[in-house]
Amino acid sequence: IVGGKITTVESHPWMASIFQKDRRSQKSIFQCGGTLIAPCWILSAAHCFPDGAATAVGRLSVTLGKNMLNETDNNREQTFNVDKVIVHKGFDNRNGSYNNDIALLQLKGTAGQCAKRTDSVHTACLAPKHQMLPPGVSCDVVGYGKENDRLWYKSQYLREAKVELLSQSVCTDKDYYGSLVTNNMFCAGSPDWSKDACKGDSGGPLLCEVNGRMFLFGIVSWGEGCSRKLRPGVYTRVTNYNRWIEENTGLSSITAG
Ligand code: 4AZ
Repeated sequence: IVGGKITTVESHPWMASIFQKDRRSQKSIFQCGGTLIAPCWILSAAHCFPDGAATAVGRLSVTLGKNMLNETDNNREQTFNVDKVIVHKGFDNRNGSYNNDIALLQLKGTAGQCAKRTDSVHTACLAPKHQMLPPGVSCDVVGYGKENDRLWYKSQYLREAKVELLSQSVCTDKDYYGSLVTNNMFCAGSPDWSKDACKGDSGGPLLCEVNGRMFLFGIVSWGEGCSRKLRPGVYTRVTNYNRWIEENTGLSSITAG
C-alpha cells in the first residue's frame, strides 16, 4: 500500500494472508492477500496461482488475524491448510491485463469447522450482484504490499489506504488504460495519485461503504507501477461474480440484498 497508514487486522478482520512453502528451503513465503467470505472460503486473485488447477495445494497455507507479516501472534492468528484452489476458467492474460482475475481457496477445516469468529477474524459481506457505485465513492484497500514502487521489500505491518472509484469511461480513456480495462475490472485511485495498492497487495480486498456498511467490491489485480499519474489501481469487479462464487462454493446466501 502506497500513501496509507498502519492499521490493525481488527479493523479489517476479513484480511487473509496466503503463503506458499518454498520447495528448497521449506519456508513459507507470503504470496498474496485474500478475503475471508465464508468460514471455509477465501476469495483472491487468479494470477496469484499461475499453475491454475494444477496448483500444489499441499504447499499453500492461509493465516487469518495477522497484524505483522513476519511475526506470529498466537492469540490472534488462525492458520489453515488448503483443500482446493478454484481458478476462474476465463482467467486470461493474453491482452496484457488480467481478465477474470478471481480465485477461491477452500480452507481445510476439521468436521466442517474452519475460521472461528473473533475480534480479529470475521467474514466480509459481498455486495448484491451487479451493484454499481458512483465514481468518487471512497473505498478501503488493505495489504502487506510495498510502500512504494522502488522498494524491494513488503510492509511488515498491515496497511490501509482510502482510494476513490473512477468511472469506467475515464479508466478506459486512451490517456488511462484504454481497452486493457474490461467490464470485469474497475479502477480506483486518489485524485493526487498519492495512494494506491502495490506489489504484494494482489489478491487482497477493496471494501466500500453502502448505507453505513462495508461490502467487498474489489480484488487487488494490477496496475502500471504504483501511485503513478493516470495509472490507477485496477481491481476485479467482484459483483460480476456472485453467481460464480455461489456455484463454486455451494453457498447460496452469501450475498447481501
Ligand atoms: C502487483 O504487481 C501490483 N498499483 C499490484 C497492484 C498494483 C500494481 C502492481 C496497482 O502485484
